[in-house]
Amino acid sequence: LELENNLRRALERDEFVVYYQPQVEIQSGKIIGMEALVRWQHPHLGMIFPGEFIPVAEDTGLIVSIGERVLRSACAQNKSWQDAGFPPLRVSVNLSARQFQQQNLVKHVAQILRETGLDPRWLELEITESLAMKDVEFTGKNLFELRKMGITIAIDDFGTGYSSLSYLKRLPIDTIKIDRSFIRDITSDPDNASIVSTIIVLAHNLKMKVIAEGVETEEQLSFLRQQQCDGMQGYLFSGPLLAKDLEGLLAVAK
Ligand code: G
Ligand code: G
Ligand code: MN
Ligand code: NA
Repeated sequence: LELENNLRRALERDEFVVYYQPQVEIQSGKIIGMEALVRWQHPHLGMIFPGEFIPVAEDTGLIVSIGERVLRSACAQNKSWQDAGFPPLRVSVNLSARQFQQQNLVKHVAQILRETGLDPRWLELEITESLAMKDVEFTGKNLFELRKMGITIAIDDFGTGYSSLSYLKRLPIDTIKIDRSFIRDITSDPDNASIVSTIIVLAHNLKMKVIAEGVETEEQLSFLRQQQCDGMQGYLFSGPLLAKDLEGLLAVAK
């Protein structure tokens, strides 16, 4: 309850800050997008990571307001980078199950895009595999509407859920993000190496792009390049950054 009250206060005081982690195209080495990752900048406790407050925010429903804040910030920031002359990039925003169950999600997203002036093609929404699986009919309806607006859809943490693969062909998915637990020992564990290379082939056969998460070493990157993985996100290139710190990398990428 205390955390819940603190989260409410944090919303009132606007203490949520969005960090951006670049995503890099493996062939060209160019930045192709960034994932928006929320942090809570607490006035006394310092920075609090989403793992510590998202679960409570989910349970209490506060995630809907927090998520809306993150989505608006990410769209506004991306538009302002474009207005400043940086090459246009896609920003990916995480959506939690609770947000997805909102009846008016699609209208809400459309409204935020209108308000911020961001072209929908520069927004990607990330949903987890378990969310995608939960109610394919309902999820599909929302996803097809979002896709019709020009937004792209990514499946986050791929491979970690209990999933049947059938949702992959029933939902309009553009990108698969391979969970970092598979990437961690692709160079030492042949089973994980097979899983990763198989996911890449599967995704490509379904006309989807693949992003590997949690890439930390050159060896991992070179394996992924050999397997023709499209993109990577991880500390090897950069961790999540404040918008102003990402600008240095964007300028170099130009
Ligand atoms: O940011 P970190 O680097 O600690 O992220 C941890 C987890 O928190 C990630 O799995 C991510 O999906 C989730 N997360 C980060 N930002 C958001 C957000 O804005 N909304 C939701 N729903 N989840 C987020
Ligand atoms: O939404 P998702 O679970 O994909 O969020 C990405 C999470 O992974 C964030 O918590 C982010 O800080 C973290 N992360 C990003 N790159 C790396 C990395 O190279 N190694 C590790 N261990 N974590 C990473
Ligand atoms: Mn994510
Ligand atoms: Na993930």
